[in-house]
Amino acid sequence: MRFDVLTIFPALFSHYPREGVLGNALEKGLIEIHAVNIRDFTLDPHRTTDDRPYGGGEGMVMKPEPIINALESVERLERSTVVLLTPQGERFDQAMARELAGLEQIILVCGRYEGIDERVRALCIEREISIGDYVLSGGELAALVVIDAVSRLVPGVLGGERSTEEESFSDGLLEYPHYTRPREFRGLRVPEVLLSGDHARIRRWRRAESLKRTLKRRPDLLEKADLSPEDKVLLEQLRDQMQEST
Ligand code: 6GU
Repeated sequence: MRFDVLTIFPALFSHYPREGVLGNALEKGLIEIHAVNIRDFTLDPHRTTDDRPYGGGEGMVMKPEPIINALESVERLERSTVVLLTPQGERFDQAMARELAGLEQIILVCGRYEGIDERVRALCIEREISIGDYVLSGGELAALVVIDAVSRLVPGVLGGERSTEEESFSDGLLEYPHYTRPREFRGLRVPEVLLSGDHARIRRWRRAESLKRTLKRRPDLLEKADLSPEDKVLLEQLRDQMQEST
């Protein structure tokens, strides 16, 4: 998977991805991240990337020429897409990450200031993505979020034993609680079932905890979740219990 990031702050893409899971993926050559400095594609001596909005108003607008020139400098692979990171985009989620992970190349355009000239959208942008309903100062953090979430779905990135199958959102539910040693910490014990060695019982307990957590914290997720008939029975019981306790 190759990421090409168009930004006026290319340095932001050199540190975060070098650590941890992404760092390993880069070292193994499973992903590549190329940051392209939009300022290198300006045409004036002041290297101007923004200008005042036609029609007046607050803030500055990113000029179209440097962005388009930067885009045209990027080598396009066969299965690629051009994404604009903007709070006006489609909301990013795990399903979108999975879809993007099927591509060979994602070109991420990071907007700054009040926005970018609308003609960039019209000419080049294939898809617009937002990472949530809040405003960031620029698309760079959002681009890192997309790079991270997509990269860990690229085959080989997580290695054999760590799978994305059991993670939150892969089946539409939140994850069950995790414990490691010691067995007792500051008076809090690891649930007995996890020490039982009874794998069927452990699996059932974890599923129930996932359902419980999702019901309490993100009931909206249950509508789209991948639920078995046993899950549905369990969920009804949990709902009844919650009713009783209120
Ligand atoms: Cl993609 N960009 C900006 N500037 N703010 C955001 C965002 C993107 N997603 C959420 N907030």
